[in-house]
Amino acid sequence: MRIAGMVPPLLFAAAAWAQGVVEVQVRDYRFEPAEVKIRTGTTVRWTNGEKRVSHSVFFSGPGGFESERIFPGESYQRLFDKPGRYPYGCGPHPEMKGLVEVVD
Ligand SMILES: [Cu+2]
Repeated sequence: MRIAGMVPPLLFAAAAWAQGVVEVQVRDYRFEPAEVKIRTGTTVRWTNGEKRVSHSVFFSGPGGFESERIFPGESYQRLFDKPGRYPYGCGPHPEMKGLVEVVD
């Protein structure tokens, strides 16, 4: 969601409230949706919907890090407080790719 131009204060408050949490499902060795576009201050939560496979969320590059293993039924979440493009993968399964795009 992109808000441009003059925005009445009440609408702005509603938009800020709506930032909240964006859900990404992990199943069949894929991130769904693979790409999310969020506003600064939004949390992304990855939930493992597999029956038996564990995954991680792995950000490479400067300041990169890898989450703990996320086992079936578990989730991992991260708050994005700076605009930018954050490509990520899964540590044990390099073929899994995702992108978090953070905009002001
Ligand atoms: Cu994986």
